[in-house]
Amino acid sequence: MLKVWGRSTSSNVQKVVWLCDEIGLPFERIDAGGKFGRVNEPEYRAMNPNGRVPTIVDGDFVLWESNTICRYLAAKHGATSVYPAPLQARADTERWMDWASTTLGPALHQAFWGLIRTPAAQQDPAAIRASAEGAAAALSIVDARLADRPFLCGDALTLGDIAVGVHAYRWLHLPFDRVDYVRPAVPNLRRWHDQLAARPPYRKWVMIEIV
Ligand SMILES: N[C@@H](CCC(=O)N[C@@H](CS)C(=O)NCC(=O)O)C(=O)O
Repeated sequence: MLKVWGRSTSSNVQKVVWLCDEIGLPFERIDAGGKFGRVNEPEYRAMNPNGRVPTIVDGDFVLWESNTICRYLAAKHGATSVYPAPLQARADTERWMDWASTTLGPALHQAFWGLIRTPAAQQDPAAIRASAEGAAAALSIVDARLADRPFLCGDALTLGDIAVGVHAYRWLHLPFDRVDYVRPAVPNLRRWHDQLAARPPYRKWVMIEIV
C-alpha cells in the first residue's frame, strides 16, 4: 500500500492525503516531522535528503515535493477530473499549485508561525498583521477568479483548489483578532470554502485545529 510520511498538521502533507481521499486511493500515513521527529534520522534522510515532509513510498519508488507527489498520484491513477489531460487545462491547474507554493504560502508564513508556533511573549503583532495583509492581497486574486466559476479551474475541483485550499483555510481561521487584524470581505472565497467544506476529505484533513 502507498505510504505517506508526514504529520497531518503540515499543509504540504494535507494536500497529499486530501488528494488520496478525493480519488479513493488507500494509503498508510506515518507521523514524521515536527514533534514526531524522525526526519533527521538516516533512514528518513535516505528517502528525503531535505528532512522535510511529505515523502511517499509507492512500491520501490520514493518521491518528495508535495506538488510533484500530487501530480504523480493523480496521473498514475488516471484522476483526470482533478488533473486534466488537455495541456492548457493542465497548465491552468499547475499554475495555481505553483502560485500557492511560491506566493500565497510564503505570504502567510509569518502570520501562521507568529500566531501559532511562537510563544505569546515573543510574538510580533506588526509582522503578523503585515503577513495577514500580504496573504489577503494574494487571496484577493483567488476571490476575483472565483467570481464566475465554482472552482479555480472551472466546474470541478482540481489539484489547484487543493494547493490553494490548505492555505486559504488557515487565513480564514487564524485568530487574527489577537493582533487586531480584520480580514477584508472575500465573498467568493468564502463561498468556495463552504463548497470545500461539503467534501469529507477537506473536512477530515484540512478543517482541523490549527496547530
Ligand atoms: N517544498 C516542500 C516543502 C516541504 C516542507 O517544508 N514541509 C514542512 C511542513 S509543511 C516541513 O517538513 N517542516 C519540518 C517538519 O515538519 O519537521 C514540499 O512541498 O513538499
